[in-house]
Amino acid sequence: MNKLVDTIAAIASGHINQAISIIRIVGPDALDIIKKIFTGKIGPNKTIQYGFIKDKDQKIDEVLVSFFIGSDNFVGEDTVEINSHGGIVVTQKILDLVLTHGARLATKGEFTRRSYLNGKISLIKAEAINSLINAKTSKQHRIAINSFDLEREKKIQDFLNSLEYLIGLCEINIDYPEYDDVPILENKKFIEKIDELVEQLNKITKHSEANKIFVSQLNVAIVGEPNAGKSSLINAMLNEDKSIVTNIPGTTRDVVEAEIVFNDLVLKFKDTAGIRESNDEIEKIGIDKSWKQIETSDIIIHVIDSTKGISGFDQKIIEKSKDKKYIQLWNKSDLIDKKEKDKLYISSLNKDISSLENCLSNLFIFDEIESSTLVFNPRQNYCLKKSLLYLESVQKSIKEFNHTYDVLIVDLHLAWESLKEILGNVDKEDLLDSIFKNFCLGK
Ligand SMILES: Nc1nc2c(ncn2[C@@H]2O[C@H](COP(=O)(O)OP(=O)(O)OP(=O)(O)O)[C@@H](O)[C@H]2O)c(=O)[nH]1
Ligand SMILES: [Mg+2]
Repeated sequence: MNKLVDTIAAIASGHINQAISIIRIVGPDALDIIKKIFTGKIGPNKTIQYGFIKDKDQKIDEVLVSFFIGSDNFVGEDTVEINSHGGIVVTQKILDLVLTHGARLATKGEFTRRSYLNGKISLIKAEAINSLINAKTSKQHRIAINSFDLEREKKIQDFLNSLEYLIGLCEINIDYPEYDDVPILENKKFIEKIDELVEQLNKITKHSEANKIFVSQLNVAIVGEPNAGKSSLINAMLNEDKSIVTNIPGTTRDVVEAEIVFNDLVLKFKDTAGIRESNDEIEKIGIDKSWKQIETSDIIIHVIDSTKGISGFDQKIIEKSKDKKYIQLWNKSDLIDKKEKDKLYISSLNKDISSLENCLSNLFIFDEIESSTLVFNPRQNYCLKKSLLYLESVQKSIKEFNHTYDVLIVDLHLAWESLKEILGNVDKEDLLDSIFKNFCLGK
């Protein structure tokens, strides 16, 4: 075992009182450390042993210890897992004991990072594990668990192979122009391959983009004039008294946020300050924030007081929301007699908000594409899109400018590198840092 690598430990279960806690120790000293603090048998590989954790003569807990010795395990290094009783104090005492015997506290996601660096899992799988842990909807769970199979890695590898073939063709023509002296425009195979790659990448990136709404949370701004009933609406959605409601216009100042899982979508609702002309310093700051929310949110819910109708400020809100998914809600329907056919009415006061719920479920229906296509997460899709752009540039270079192989090869290399980044590049520490910082401690 490589002693240059240090031994790391962390609580893999939660920091709460629970039935069982798991303290995980990984690295070359894992077995030496457990020998010093565990009264039970050490190993063999893939066994669970019973005993006590002791600090010299003092009993700390009665535990079961799992042994994964050697490299045939998740991390690919000696791994020991102590299953202790789940009290916060006892769990912490065991971890402290492990640390005083020479282990270092693991950083977020460090076990999974080592697993990746040891070649045990792909970067795509590492990301999928994190998505699975953090899944808030069953769709997120399904996308994450589907990423455990190697289909995505295989697809990327196929793309890489095709690009390597094309790069090879370019190199032959650059090094030995007399060897295969055909102009690119007449090299049908080359052009066909590029067209095919562009088409496939287009399909995959569009599909992943459409599914982004299911894998990341959507920001939903609730905006409108003061007293329209925005805070009453967020409270009705949550069924809780979250945002202050009064009949004084200008009640809400700061943005009040609440997360709601709705029909496989994770929606972050933001109640905002009512938009109007104001001389009040604090209210003006709130109103600026409301406009910002319109700019940065994915969905705009525009609340209008049915007893008043559309004002000049409402017109401005409509104007500012024109490139967004936009829902106009006519609130206080309980106060009016006549309703117009094409308007969506709600009464936040009476918690009668079914028309909003129907509207939200229909909002993304057209974005769903055949489910057989693979879904890549936003980071991976960004790399796919980058690669697609380089390939489109190659396409253009051939068809419009009839560029030579030595020009094309530059973009082909860049397309290849962008794809390679999806599978991870061990040299890129900052890429790994940015991925694993989102992991839990102990994973
Ligand atoms: N009758 C009736 N009153 C409502 C309804 N929704 C809200 N109200 C009342 O309208 C007043 C303003 O409601 P809020 O929810 O505070 O309005 P807001 O849009 O958040 O107002 P600001 O925070 O000032 O921008 C309160 O007195 C609410 O009880 C409704 O559906 N029907
Ligand atoms: Mg309010």
